[in-house]
Amino acid sequence: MIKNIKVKNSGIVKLQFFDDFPDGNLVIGESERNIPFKIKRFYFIDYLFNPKANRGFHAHKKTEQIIFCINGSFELNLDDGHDKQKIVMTDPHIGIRLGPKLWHTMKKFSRDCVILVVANDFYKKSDYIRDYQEFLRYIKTK
Ligand code: T46
Repeated sequence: MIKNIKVKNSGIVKLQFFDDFPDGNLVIGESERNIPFKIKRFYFIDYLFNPKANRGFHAHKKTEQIIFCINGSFELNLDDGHDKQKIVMTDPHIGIRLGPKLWHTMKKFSRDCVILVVANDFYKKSDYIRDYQEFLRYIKTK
């Protein structure tokens, strides 16, 4: 389990979890409580059947998000422009903050992987920086 985050603009979010064995688990996230913002949007990513799939390769200018792996596993790579961190996402109760100015990529998805993301804003194409050199320039100026 991930214990420390060493990149900037990230963090660990723990969801409340009820183990109702053998009748399942119940896992809870609450806006402005364990989720540190008001949720305006969520999306999920599934059908990750391509073993060579690569996603992400961008940073956000302002949007705050928390990313969860609610089934299966994948590798999340974070880069704040100075430090980098690889996190193997396997625990559905642990989310990782994807704050602004944090380059992130996702790969090595298990076939059954399902990713859930909650965000503090609606989708805005203009909030994305999809070029790594532009990202490095952006973090120097802001
Ligand atoms: C992120 C990581 C973790 C929309 O139209 N609305 C939306 O809310 C989202 C999230 C995406 N889109 C469109 C934009 C693209 O044409 O869906 C298409 C695929 O999105 P993208 O290539 O950005 O997917 P990922 O997996 O690389 O990134 C996504 C999120 O876009 C991004 O904000 O932080 O997941």
